[in-house]
Amino acid sequence: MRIKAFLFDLDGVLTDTSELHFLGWKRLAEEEGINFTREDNEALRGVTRRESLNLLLKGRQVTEEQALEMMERKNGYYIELVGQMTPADLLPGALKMLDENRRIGIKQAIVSSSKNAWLVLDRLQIGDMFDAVIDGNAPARSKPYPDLFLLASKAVGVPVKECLVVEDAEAGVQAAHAAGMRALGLGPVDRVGAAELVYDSLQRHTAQEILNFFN
Ligand code: B16
Ligand code: MG
Repeated sequence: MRIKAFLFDLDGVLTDTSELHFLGWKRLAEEEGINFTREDNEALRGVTRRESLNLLLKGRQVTEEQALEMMERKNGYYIELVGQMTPADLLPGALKMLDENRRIGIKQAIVSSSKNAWLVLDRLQIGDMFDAVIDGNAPARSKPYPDLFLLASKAVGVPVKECLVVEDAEAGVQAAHAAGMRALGLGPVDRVGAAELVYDSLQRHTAQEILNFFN
């Protein structure tokens, strides 16, 4: 089946907000007297806010009210940092590929677990380049469930077999496969090695080259 749509994850694929998520979680952890390292943060890649908090708490019991307050506090710190982002925070090769897809008539969507996806897209000034934006506000199960990708396939009007997922997280690649889609993984093989094709990043690669591989 020929690929007719690219479904891009946002954090870690088009921009690197994971450092900003890390700084937000780290500040919360310090306030709560919890040790939280950059290495710990790797496990949070692509997972939801709630699951991230659970991982950060490392088994510490909190009430639902405390959990909600902590997530809100971290999100406030994160949003503060996102406010300083500019189009210069697009990852190398990202804008070029988005432009190329538009030029050659490939549909493209954002499929992100983040509830802040629109905020980030606005800061990067790329919101108008997509045929659909499916984010963490969608009434759907998060990755590794296929739900968000299935919603995106419907939204762009391209059957699942003709959608290619671009992901930096293991859970994202699993979600793509669960949806019946093929995936391009960005990052180390021990993280995204289950994808049909793996690159370090989008830099120095073209959409046409990716299409030639899959079609
Ligand atoms: P928020 P993606 C994910 O975005 C991030 O990778 C992950 O670190 C974050 O916890 C999640 O979004 C939720 O983000 O707190 O902003 O709703 O990689 O799926 O684009
Ligand atoms: Mg990601």
